[in-house]
Amino acid sequence: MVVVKEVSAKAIFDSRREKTILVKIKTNVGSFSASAPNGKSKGKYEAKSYMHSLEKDIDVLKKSNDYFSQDEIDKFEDLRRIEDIVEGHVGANTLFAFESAVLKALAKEKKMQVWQVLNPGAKKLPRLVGNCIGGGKHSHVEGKKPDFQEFLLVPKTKKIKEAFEMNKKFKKSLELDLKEKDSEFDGKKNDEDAWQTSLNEKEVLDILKRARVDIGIDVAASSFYKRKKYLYENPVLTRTEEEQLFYISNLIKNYDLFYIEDPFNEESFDSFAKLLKKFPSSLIVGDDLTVTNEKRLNKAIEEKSINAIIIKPNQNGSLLKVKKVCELAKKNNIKIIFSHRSGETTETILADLAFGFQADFFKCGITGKEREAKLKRLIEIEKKLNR
Ligand code: 2PG
Ligand code: MG
Repeated sequence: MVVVKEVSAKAIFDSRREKTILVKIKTNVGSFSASAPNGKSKGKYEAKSYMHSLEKDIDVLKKSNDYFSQDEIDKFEDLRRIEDIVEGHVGANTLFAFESAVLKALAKEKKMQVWQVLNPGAKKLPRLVGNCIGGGKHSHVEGKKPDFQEFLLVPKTKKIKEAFEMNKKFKKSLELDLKEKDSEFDGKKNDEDAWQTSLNEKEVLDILKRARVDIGIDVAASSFYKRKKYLYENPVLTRTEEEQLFYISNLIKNYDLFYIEDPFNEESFDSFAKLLKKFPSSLIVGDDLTVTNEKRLNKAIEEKSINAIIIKPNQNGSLLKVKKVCELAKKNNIKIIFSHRSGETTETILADLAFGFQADFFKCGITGKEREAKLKRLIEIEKKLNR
């Protein structure tokens, strides 16, 4: 049994040096803390990170202190008690960090790993999805850059350590390609520690062709969708919804793309469905489309828009609801991809959540201490399983 005796929170910096929340709890089994990440290319339908502001959320937690100690928490489902007190009063980042800290306390009390608290029978490891080159909102390049946000490596192996090494090695080798092909390449990295470039998406995909892993893209199309058109800058041109469908279809065919995230605007359930119908054996992934939200996922299921969904716990906030979204996805044969955010901390609970909820994929960058911390945690889980 865990009793939360005191809650406090403070602002810390994420990998982008932006403020995010760290929640600390004192319990009968010790002190625990957890932090939340921050997105930059956020979906319009994501839950708010903070109710009014980070500072006000901290205040709400402080003022609710007396209530938490009246409850005993013994299992994952008991997170409901916490939600009953703070729901509607704090934002998704605050709730996620708070619940994560409580899960850590529960694991300690039960002498278990955090993932075991969620699902002691978890066995299957996810495949890694690693961002190697970035454009769009995540890139700091001033001039030309890819309009797509992420170019992803998806090793075919489920052996995490092996996949991690493959991704690191390939990403490193890209430096030479970029030096050769991109006269403006300066060796700098973007928000997710992926390479930045002035090349466009086709030129990047031409380089990635030689990879012996599956290739993916996160188009993050909502970020360049304006007045019912997709506004490309490299090269400058606009595409209608239909032209976007044609363009993405050609890219999938010509580059044998395995994974395509948010290829259309976040309202375009219908275009997603058309694409999925044409390419049922690729992964057509919803992120801004579905925002880890049960209602949005239900709509995507009804319209047959996707066969894979990004799960970002802080798009929602409630881990109970995150679990429901995962269950709904599983029931409908939709693959589950647990994902980091572009602004990250060294918090590692994402790995436990992904394994506990039996994710099919784990999208978490390749390098940088915030990404590596999570990947190393997953490797640790893998090691302990094999014992
Ligand atoms: C995405 C994410 C993470 P952000 O679009 O998939 O890569 O970006 O965290 O900025 O929303
Ligand atoms: Mg995305």
